[in-house]
Amino acid sequence: MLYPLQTKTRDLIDLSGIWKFNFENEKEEMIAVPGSFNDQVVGHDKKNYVGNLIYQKDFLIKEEMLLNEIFLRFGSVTHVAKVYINNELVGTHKGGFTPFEFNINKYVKEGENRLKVIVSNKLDYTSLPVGNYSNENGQEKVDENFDFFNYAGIHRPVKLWIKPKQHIDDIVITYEVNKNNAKVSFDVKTNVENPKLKISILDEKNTVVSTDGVITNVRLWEPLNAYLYKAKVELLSNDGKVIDEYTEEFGIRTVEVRDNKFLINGKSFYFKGFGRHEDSYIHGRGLDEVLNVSDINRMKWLGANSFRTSHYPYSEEMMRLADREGFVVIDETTAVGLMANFGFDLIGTTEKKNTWEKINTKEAHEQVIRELIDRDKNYACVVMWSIANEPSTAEKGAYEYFEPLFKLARKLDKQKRPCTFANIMLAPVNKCLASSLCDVLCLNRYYGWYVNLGDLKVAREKMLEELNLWHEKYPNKPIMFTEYGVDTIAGIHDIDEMTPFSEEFQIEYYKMNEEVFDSLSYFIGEQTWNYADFQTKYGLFRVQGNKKGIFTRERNPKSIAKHLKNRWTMIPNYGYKELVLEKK
Ligand code: GCB
Repeated sequence: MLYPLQTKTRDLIDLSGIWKFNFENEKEEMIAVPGSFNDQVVGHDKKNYVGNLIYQKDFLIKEEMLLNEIFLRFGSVTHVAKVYINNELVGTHKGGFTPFEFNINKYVKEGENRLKVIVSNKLDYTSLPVGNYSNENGQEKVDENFDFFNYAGIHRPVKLWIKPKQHIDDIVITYEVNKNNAKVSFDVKTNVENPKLKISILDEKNTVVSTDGVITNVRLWEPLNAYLYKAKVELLSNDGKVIDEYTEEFGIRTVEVRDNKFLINGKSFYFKGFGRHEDSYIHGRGLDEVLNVSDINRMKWLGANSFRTSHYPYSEEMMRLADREGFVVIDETTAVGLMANFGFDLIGTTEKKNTWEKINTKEAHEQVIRELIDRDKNYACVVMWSIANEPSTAEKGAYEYFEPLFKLARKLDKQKRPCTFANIMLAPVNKCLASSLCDVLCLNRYYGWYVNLGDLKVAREKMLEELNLWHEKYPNKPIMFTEYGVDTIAGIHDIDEMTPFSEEFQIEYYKMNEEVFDSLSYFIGEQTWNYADFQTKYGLFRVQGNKKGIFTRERNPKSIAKHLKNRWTMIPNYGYKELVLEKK
């Protein structure tokens, strides 16, 4: 799916701003779009409302717009959108984190038109993420089956995208790199039979470097040193006039998993970075480009080179920033909460839960894999797909559930990126039934926090023991941590550095983890949990949310930030393991 841009042949109208808003059968108020509704309204009941949210906005259609194809495009609506124009149903979309668009020519007239979006924030055992839904005497509730607040609303921009009648629908980019040269292939989809196309590749100075897909002396996209070419695609009429034009930026890099290594451009890459959330004060999960830019800059300041889009596809705007800045991204679907009766503490047994009989998320899961790959397939920054976060893979049925989903992802991605999922502590090597499907073993581990709290010595031994067991079973699969961390309340200090929640303990915990990471040749990356503190549902383990951030929710650094900065600025993107093990 193409990102909405204005081009010589296309216009774009942004409907962001103040919209009319009401809860079903309640009075109208104002709401800003994009943004979560929850922290724009005031009061517990409103913030936690479950049901239909009604958004309305008037927009203008000019006569000349009707000569073209008018698309109404949503960056995302969380979680279900029913879209009406002038009271007629235009379409429905399920899944709160991927874009969708409808052709609306049939529904609009010249002059004023009324757009209405009925948004549902309901989650249940058929949706992703998974929620525990109840309805007692008309009182609807969703208890999140995951550890972040169920922010909802129109989270990303709404745009009118005016395209020519005959137009380009999509561009799929693949390439082969051979020494200094690359051969790029374009699969261009249009709504025209036998389209006449002209494709040129431009460099960053806008000089045409190729018209046949061959780039000599190719400049590769490198971590934190991105280079983006432009594919200018023109759809021509029989007499050679340009009917439609779209320019897609793209980087060229190779990705391969071989002998315990994650190779980018043939060199062994070390991931340093974060699991993050799209989360901030007031905006909730709504697109905030100021926040995105400042987060990218803070991550760079720390020496990070990567993040995972935990636990849902991030905004297209963030993906484009990452692509431009050279951030390496593990791109995750919305599949979180795939564990019956999830609790905060990761404690408890996985036996007798029957997750794979109880949940019915297959359809939603296939859809999000399709939509995510369709949206992000051309980004060089995306180096791996994460099919799920912490599914209950120790339970019978997990392999059967995941095998077809991995197959689907591998079939859809023409760039053949590696695939993985983030494994939960409750599914260690002798219990996890789905890890064989992964190209890289991504583990979320909390030794010294959820287990062995306050005894980092034992924690270290247990962690090392577990890692070595994974390596024994899968000697060729590289291993990384996609989560590790401890809740830390900024400003709490203690001379006893083993005191949980103190800034001192956070540092000790990280040091212990790092010593283990640095001793293992097959260990290829560390992504902390979390980049910043974030909002969750209420819980005895949560003090106004999850406090495992390296930064506070306001984006101020905790003491650990200095420590990480010192470490990460010394770790090169490539060849770290060779370097650190040689030193020993
Ligand atoms: C996890 C989850 C993440 C939680 C985190 C925690 O394993 O993947 O969503 O927020 O643990 O802090 O407990």
